[in-house]
Amino acid sequence: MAEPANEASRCGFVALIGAPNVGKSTLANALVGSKVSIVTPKAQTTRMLVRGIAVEGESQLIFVDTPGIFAPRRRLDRAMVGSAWSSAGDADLVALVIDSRKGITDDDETILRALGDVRAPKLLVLNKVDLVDKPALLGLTQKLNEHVKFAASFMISALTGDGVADLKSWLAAHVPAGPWLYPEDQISDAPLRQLAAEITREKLYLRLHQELPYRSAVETDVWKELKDGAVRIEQSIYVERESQRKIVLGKGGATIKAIGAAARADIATAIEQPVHLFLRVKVRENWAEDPERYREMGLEFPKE
Ligand SMILES: Nc1nc2c(ncn2[C@@H]2O[C@H](COP(=O)(O)OP(=O)(O)OP(=O)(O)O)[C@@H](O)[C@H]2O)c(=O)[nH]1
Ligand SMILES: [Mg+2]
Repeated sequence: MAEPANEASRCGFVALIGAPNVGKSTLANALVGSKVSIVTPKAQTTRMLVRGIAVEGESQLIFVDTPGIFAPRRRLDRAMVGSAWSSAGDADLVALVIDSRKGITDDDETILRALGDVRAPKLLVLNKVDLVDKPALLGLTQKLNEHVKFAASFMISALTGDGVADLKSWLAAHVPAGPWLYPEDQISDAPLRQLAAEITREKLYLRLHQELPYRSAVETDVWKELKDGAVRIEQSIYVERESQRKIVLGKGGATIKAIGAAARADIATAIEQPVHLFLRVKVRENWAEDPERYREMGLEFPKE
């Protein structure tokens, strides 16, 4: 399975935490060098923990991309925020990602207060530096370090890749000594059917607006390898109301068709196989209150 232990080998879990939309998933993808987690301009895109794996020298780095931390209102919000904090509690290193253009937001303040209880060494990652003047960053770094004692600070752009290599080598030097947990070429631990559902959800987020993306979920129901080398994938998109179903379908089915075409192309690229994708939109009034949906997403079902 994993690589044999050698004296110099290192391996560790690095949790990427932060407020919604600060660029955690973009950073996870940049660190892995491949798309393992979906990214959209909308806040609260990531719903579950996504592990992306990279090798740097003798170190294997397991990045845990987490849902953004914010003041939760609904049950699903609580599950998402809870999973982010639990991954911080389990990690060897915790990277707090900040959107440096926004400065310190209310969500950041809440996170900074709670970070004190996290045992692992913490590092500060000021992201989106492509959008700000460099001098402003020093003040921001200073202010953040007054709240929490960070082991190191980095200024990066996950989008352009600026500073990402430095961050990665620092992490490689600071994860604990020990054997690798995954084969050298593995970049994710997510099953393909889950990756495929996430890709479709990304297209939903890109196409639909206001509350609708947050009221929907995607699951892969069927994954069938065909004789010609292609895969037949059937997915369900859950929404809460008939009116939402109509919007997802669009006039004459135009919206669902576009979502399906975009998702099919990306899934085919991701799995390097031709894909036949079939989407069904189902109304499940209370999917966000159904423990089974949480199990599918790999989230704990909060009691309330
Ligand atoms: N300009 C710029 N945009 C960035 C950078 N990193 C991420 N973004 C953009 O910020 C938006 C949010 O990125 P995500 O990676 O989805 O953010 P996230 O923190 O994972 O968000 P949640 O999953 O919702 O918590 C996307 O539109 C990204 O393209 C960066 O370094 N520079
Ligand atoms: Mg994300």
